[in-house]
Amino acid sequence: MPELDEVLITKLILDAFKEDFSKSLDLDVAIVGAGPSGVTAAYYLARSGVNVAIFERNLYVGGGMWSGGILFPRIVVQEAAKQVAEEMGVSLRKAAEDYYVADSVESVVKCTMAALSAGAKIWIGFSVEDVVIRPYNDGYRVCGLVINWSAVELAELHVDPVTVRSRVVIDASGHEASIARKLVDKLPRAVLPTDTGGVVGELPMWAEAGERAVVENTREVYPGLIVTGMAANAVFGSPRMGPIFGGMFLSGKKAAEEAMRLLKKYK
Ligand code: 48H
Repeated sequence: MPELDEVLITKLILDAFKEDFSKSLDLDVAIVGAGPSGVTAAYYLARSGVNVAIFERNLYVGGGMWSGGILFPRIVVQEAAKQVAEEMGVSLRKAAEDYYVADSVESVVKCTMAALSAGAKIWIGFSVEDVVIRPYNDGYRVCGLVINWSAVELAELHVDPVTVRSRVVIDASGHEASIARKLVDKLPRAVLPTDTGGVVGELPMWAEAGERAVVENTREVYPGLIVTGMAANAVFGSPRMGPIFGGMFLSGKKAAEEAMRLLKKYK
């Protein structure tokens, strides 16, 4: 056995990162956030041959799904979302009429594996701090992401970010709706199709209404920008729903369908 060469190990990492990350510089679809809605959207897009990558601020994927409900690592999925969850390989156990339970850790792993196996890329430790815009009709179109290392953001260092081009962007950033918020903060003339024209903010818990709304709210809210998951309910002012995840899976699937429709428009 030859002696292990530390510098060669370093070089292999640098070279592999450069080769792989270069393929994520010019994307069909860029997704912000690797929670259940973002990962589901990535799975359906990649499965259709779309060049898609997720940029996730944390060093782990899964967002709010890891922890189940109050750290009891189980999630609930309703009948309407059973097929989507099972398509990604999640094992569901019938627990009551129309209700299934799943292991939250297994759910994150299976959904992530489904997305990766289909060809999606997931980049962890990247914080999306802005979007790229270009003139479009009377306003602008979102056509990329501005990213930085999360460590830079946490350390509050002044380090200039880098850019990724993307024909469509999906905001799957969860309760924060960080990308939609950034857009309306920075573009005061950007009007979203909500009651206030901006990000309304999520309402208190009402599982039935929240789960229904999250699918309805999943759509393009500004040219080139789709919202999905809790970000969609935060944008439109719809209720939260607690640790039931069927709506997140169904919303992610709808976000993928919307993105594929937009890819025909934004060549
Ligand atoms: C990079 C970012 C950025 C950024 C955020 O919170 P999530 O799990 O989001 P969803 O919508 O897929 O799922 C929501 C669900 O987990 C949940 O919280 C539910 C159902 N709550 C109901 C209730 O009543 O509370 O994942 C979002 C991900 C996270 O991993 C963030 O770290 C990441 O997005 N993220 N990544 N750049 N600017 N902002």
